[in-house]
Amino acid sequence: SLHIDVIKALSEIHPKPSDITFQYGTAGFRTLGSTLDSVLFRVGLLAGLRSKKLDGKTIGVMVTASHNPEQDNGVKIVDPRGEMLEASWEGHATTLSNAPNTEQFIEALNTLIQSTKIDLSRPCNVVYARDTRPSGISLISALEDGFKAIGCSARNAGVTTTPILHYLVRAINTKGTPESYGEDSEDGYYRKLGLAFKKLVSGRPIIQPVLIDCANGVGALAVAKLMEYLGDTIPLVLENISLSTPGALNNACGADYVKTMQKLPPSLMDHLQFGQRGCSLDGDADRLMYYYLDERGQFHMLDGDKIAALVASFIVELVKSSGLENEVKVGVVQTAYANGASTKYLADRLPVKCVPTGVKHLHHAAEHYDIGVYFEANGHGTVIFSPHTQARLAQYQPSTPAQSTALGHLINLTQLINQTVGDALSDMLLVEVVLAHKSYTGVEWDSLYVDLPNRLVKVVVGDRNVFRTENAERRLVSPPGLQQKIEGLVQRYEGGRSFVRPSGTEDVVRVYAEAVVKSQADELAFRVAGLVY
Ligand code: NG1
Ligand code: ZN
Repeated sequence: SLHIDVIKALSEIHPKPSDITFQYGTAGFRTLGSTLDSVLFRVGLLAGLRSKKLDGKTIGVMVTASHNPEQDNGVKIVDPRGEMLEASWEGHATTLSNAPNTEQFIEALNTLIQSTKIDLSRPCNVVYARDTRPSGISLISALEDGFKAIGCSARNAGVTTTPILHYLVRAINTKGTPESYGEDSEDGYYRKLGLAFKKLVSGRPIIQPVLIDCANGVGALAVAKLMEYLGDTIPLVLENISLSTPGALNNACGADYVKTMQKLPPSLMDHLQFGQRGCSLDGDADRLMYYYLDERGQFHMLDGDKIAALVASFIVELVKSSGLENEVKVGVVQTAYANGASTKYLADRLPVKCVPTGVKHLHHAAEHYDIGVYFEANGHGTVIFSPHTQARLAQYQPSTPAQSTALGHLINLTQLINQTVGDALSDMLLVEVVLAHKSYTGVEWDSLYVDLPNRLVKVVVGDRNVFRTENAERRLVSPPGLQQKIEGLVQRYEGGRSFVRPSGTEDVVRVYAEAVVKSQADELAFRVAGLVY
């Protein structure tokens, strides 16, 4: 049974602020770091219960607010295979976080234990980490109090990236099994990536350094460690690595800045040579945006859609060259935010599916393919190989040297790619592998297709929950009549496309618009925003 006295005493130290309603959204809980103490304590208990429910399998807890401003923070729970928390438990998390006081919190715990039939005598194990946000330090102690309250065995993974925490969860849970995901340590992660990368670029030296904007976040630490395992295979230059400057995190730099502003972070202005590739990570290093400056100094952005196009085409080629094209089907998953030109480029070559925003939707849809490539336009994504495909690759007997080479590359890719979740470090190495194999610079990569001009705007509304969508968020079903008005506007723009949806992470409604000409995309976005407001 629960140790009520212990829970009570600890819960009293972490009271819920009375004026806030919390919500476990697409990225877990996320708001001002200073308000999250009670949430972290309760998440600690919930993670313990989740582990008990799954018979002691290790559950992950990541404390981060990703690309959001430094004063924000957040927390999300990672399921045993390194995936996002199962959807039904998101509701349990929200319920627990909103219990107004200790008494009602304990009542909510008991309800949860009964309704989900948790056997409290089972063991519970968790592994947890945080990004570099200053508020993370005290939030981690609140989380640890939660672990203590439920009597959980907890492993502290320290300050690290979100994808590394996901890796650790999977590695711990598969340790000593035939599905072993790798050594269950941070070094094990770097070693796995480094080894696969070295094999994949062997004989294909990368000469020009790649500049990495670390967003003044945890990516700076992680890339520095990764470099020790890459040897001299790829020269990397790190920028925006100030971890102790207050307010620097994600400020005028990082992947979200690049995607939103569609320009180079000012801090890189004098550092990126013409033609040189640069990329930006976000605050927890799970998003990646590439770019380069052409000889006229013009900025070219290579976003998640461009990464998907590059990587999916390469994998399709390898599958074909290996002789497995009739058995191994590659598919791509995108969201409504994917640039229309990328969807066209990809759909001409392989199956493409559109799903609602949020990694869990993308990931689950990608699981339906033998090899599923998924990327959000904002640079979050990965590639997953079905268990059946991985087994097939392992036992397949190629009949020519060319088939054997392609097969070897595919197998090495399964090791290079962090299949649990989007991972900026792994994705960066993946991009560099493909570019090296194809002898592409940023220019050739960029010319796979030409992005349609687009504009994303936020609208603050009274109640974003009145906005409801269907068809993978591409159509509004509520408020009534609004969708017809949007379509009426869209018709008047050449190549026009626009949709409206409530954000899952901010209290806003997002409006996206595309058109053949930039000024028209802007105009369409603002006129649709006018309808929403
Ligand atoms: P919301 O706030 O629901 O639009 C944002 C991103 C998502 C995803 C989540 C989680 C856009 C338009 N939306 O979701 O793609 O990354 O945050 O971080 O980029
Ligand atoms: Zn992130």
